[in-house]
Amino acid sequence: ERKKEEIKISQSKASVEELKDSGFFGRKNLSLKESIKNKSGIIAEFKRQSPSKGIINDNVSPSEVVSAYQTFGASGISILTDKDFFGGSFDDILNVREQINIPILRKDFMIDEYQFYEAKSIGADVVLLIASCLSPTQVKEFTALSHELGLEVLLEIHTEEELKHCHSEIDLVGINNRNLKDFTVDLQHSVQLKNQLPENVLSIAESGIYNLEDFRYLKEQGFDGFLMGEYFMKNKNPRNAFSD
Ligand code: IGP
Repeated sequence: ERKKEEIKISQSKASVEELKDSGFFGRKNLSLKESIKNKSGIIAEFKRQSPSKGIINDNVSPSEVVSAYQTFGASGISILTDKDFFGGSFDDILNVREQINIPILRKDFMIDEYQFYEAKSIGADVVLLIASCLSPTQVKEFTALSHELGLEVLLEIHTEEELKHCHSEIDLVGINNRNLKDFTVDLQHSVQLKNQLPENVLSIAESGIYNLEDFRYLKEQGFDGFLMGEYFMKNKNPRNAFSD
C-alpha cells in the first residue's frame, strides 16, 4: 500500500524533466566516502521522531542542529525526509544545504526511480537503499541510477541473508543494529555480521550507539563509520560525542 501511495504522491509532483531544472540538481556532489575517511566517521542524524521512540525532539530546527554537527566534526549528516513515520520533509534538506559543506544523506525508503531525481534536486549527496525493501536487482539498478546522478549509495542490511544485496558498485554498507520488525537493538549484531562484508567496502555501524563507549567499541571492531541519531537529538550539545 505504502509503495503505491508513494509512487502516486511522486507522480503528482514535478516531472523528472522539471526536477532536472530545479533546486540543486546541477550541483556537484560531495563524497561521503572521502569524508568518512578524513573525519570522525560519524554520520550525525537529524530526526524529530521515530516509530520506535515516538517524539525524540521536535523543539529544534534542522538549521541549528546540523551546524552543531558540522562544527563538532561530523563526516556527514543524515536527514530523514519521510513524513509519515519520521515527521521529516524535503525542506529539512533544502533549508540547510547551503549552510554546511559536508555531505548529506537523504534518509528515506527509496522504492521508485523518481525519488533519486528528487534526492538530487533537493541537494542530497547520498541515498539510502534498504535491502529488506528491495530485490538485489533493484539495488543494482538504483545504484547505477544514483551514480549516473552523482549520488553515492549507502546500502543498509540487517540479516545475513541480505548480504546477497551487496555488489561491487556499492559505496558504503551499513549494518543496522535495530531490527525494523520488532525494534530491538543490539550492537553485537553489526559486530557479528561485519566480517562477512565484501572487502574494501566502507562499513557503517547503524543505530543504538548511545554513548562514547559504544562508539569507541565499534571503532575498535574496525567500523569506518557510525550512524547516530537519537543520542545527538537528545543531547543538546553534540560536542560531548566528538571529544575524546
Ligand atoms: C540512527 P539511532 O538509534 O542512533 O537513533 O539510529 C539511524 O541508524 C536510524 O535512524 C535508522 C533508520 C534506518 C531510520 C537506521 N536505518 C532506516 C529510518 C529508516
